[in-house]
Amino acid sequence: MAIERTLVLVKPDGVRRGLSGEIVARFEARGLKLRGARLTKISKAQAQKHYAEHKARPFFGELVEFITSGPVLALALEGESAILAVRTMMGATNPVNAAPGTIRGDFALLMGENIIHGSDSKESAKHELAIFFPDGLI
Ligand code: DAT
Ligand code: MG
Repeated sequence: MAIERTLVLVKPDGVRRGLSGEIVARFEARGLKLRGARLTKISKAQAQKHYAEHKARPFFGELVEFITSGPVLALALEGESAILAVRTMMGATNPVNAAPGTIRGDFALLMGENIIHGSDSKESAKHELAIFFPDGLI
């Protein structure tokens, strides 16, 4: 048990569909504190850095195209076991497997348009928060 910080992105499909407010509200209602929020258009270079772990995967090109296709809402969230709490609230990567009540389970159907990103470990949270909040957090 520990207080952690994690990075969430409401992906371009989520922003386009007007789901940003609903997603922020769910995290705040759960008790996670907002420590940073920024609407931003990701550059190709930033996307490649963010998704570096998937570089060799066949869908890497599509992933970079998609995440740079419109603005994303970057959120820094803080709270008890925030990394796992956010991942659990997001639901499975493939939305058809995501449980109802999760963000993907309630709002998404396609793997390529799965609404939300959340850091999956302490290391990736640190790496990803530095990409989207280079000046640090409040
Ligand atoms: P997550 O976003 O749940 O952390 P991930 O890190 O494994 O999942 O993958 C990053 C994104 O890449 C994911 O949100 C959607 C896409 N993706 C993952 N696996 C894929 C696959 N087999 N085919 C197409 N897109 C995929
Ligand atoms: Mg991931």
